[in-house]
Amino acid sequence: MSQQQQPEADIALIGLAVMGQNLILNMADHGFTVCAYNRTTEKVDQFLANEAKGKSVVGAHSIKEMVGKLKRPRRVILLVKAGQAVDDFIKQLVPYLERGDIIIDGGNSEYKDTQRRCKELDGQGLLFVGSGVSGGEEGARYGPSLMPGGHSEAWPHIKPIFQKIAAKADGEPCCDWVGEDGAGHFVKMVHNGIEYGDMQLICEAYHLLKDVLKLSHTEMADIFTEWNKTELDSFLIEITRDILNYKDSDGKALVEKIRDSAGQKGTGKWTAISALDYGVPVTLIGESVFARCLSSLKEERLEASKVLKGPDGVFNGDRKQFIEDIRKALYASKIVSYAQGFMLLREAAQQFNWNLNYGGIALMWRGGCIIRSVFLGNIKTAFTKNPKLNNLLLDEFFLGEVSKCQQSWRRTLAEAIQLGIPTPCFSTALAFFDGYRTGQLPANLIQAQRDYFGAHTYELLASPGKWIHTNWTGKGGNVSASSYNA
Ligand code: 2AM
Repeated sequence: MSQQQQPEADIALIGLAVMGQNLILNMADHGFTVCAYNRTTEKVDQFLANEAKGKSVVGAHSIKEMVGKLKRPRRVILLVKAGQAVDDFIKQLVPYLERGDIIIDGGNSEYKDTQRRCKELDGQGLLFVGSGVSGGEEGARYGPSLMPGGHSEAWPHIKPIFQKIAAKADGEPCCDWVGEDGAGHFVKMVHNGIEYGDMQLICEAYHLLKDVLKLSHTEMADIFTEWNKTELDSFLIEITRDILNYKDSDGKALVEKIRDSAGQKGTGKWTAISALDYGVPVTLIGESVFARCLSSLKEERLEASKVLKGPDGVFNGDRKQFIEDIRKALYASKIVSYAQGFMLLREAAQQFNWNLNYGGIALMWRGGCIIRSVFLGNIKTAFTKNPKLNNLLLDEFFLGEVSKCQQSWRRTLAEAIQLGIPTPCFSTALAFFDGYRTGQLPANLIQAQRDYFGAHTYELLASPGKWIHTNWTGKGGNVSASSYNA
């Protein structure tokens, strides 16, 4: 009997790199039969003979064979290199699939590609899902955060598998339906942007502890241990403690031997670009990307450090108080960063007509991924209380938290500025907070300047919607810029 007549696999996965392999093993451990396939088919045999030995995993050496082994509707996950490889596999798959079958892209695809693929496959009666997968190798193996979005008809068919293999936070799966077309990959992109921000904030705290208070690595690690028992309780604080404690073979902290040039793969940059595209002030993620750019100018900075001199004062305040101030500055800045991230999600939802479940997104990030933290539970609560919450900063809980941190936040920055320690993300967070809570900003002057030199017109506070041009010099004439376009 041919294998086509005995479909046995619940789902197929294409792409046997480390994430793909671990995700297959995770699904197999949860009782699903998975069909494994890879462009280089030797990897299928190797995988079956080693890691997948004795597990409910079957292999295929062609797309045709793989599809033949699948129960209907067929579910195929792609975990291949983002870009052309995804399109190539979709092209190969389509002739073998039937109406209602599902293709899931679990790679790090750009959300615009996912939008395009959704549309193209929709025209062919196939259901396409773009899913963020976060948590690295360990997450993929034992519980990732999964952010699926796309053709909503696919969700009931993938939900039992996805929610079973996802990480759990307070008993709930860190996976839910995100929204239409590219929503899953957009949310994953914002997740990565927030991760950039969180990491930079921790680096700024470390910089202050090290260069203002001149603490040893053990002392700093102890501080991070304490911080991890507070509102900052999170994976990134935990690993920072371990990194600070890690000694090289000579007994010295390894972290100090690492070249201070941060790498990046681009997802933080994409978040900042969409923030600019949609006009949302996601300043903290933007600064975190630029901080990495500045760090990578190592040679240039070394040269500049010989000639550009800053203040050479020393800290003579209350050291214990300053440590607590830094913690609060970090916490308040983090609240601002997440508020900005959710502002971007809200704007994208409006642009693309997505019906995003913000509380669900917070829960998806609550466990399994790099930004997992107790704090995301508070965000979930805020959105559960008010699904239409306009801004996280306006939620009663977060409003109270920022208010409790505010004095410490300002003292930290004042000290950093006095002593010349760069704190781009702490600073931009406070600048945003102060801007956001200001009813009257100086942008009236910008409007006047634009009208002065370019006749761009302005609105009066007293008559919004009515655009006026003033002949500021008495020389330029009374024609406004919009008149030129008419
Ligand atoms: P490979 O093992 O045949 O190289 C991560 O790189 C995964 O994406 C691997 O499974 C790899 O397959 C696959 N991959 C990368 N580029 C690809 C391409 N252009 N076409 C098909 N698969 C590709």
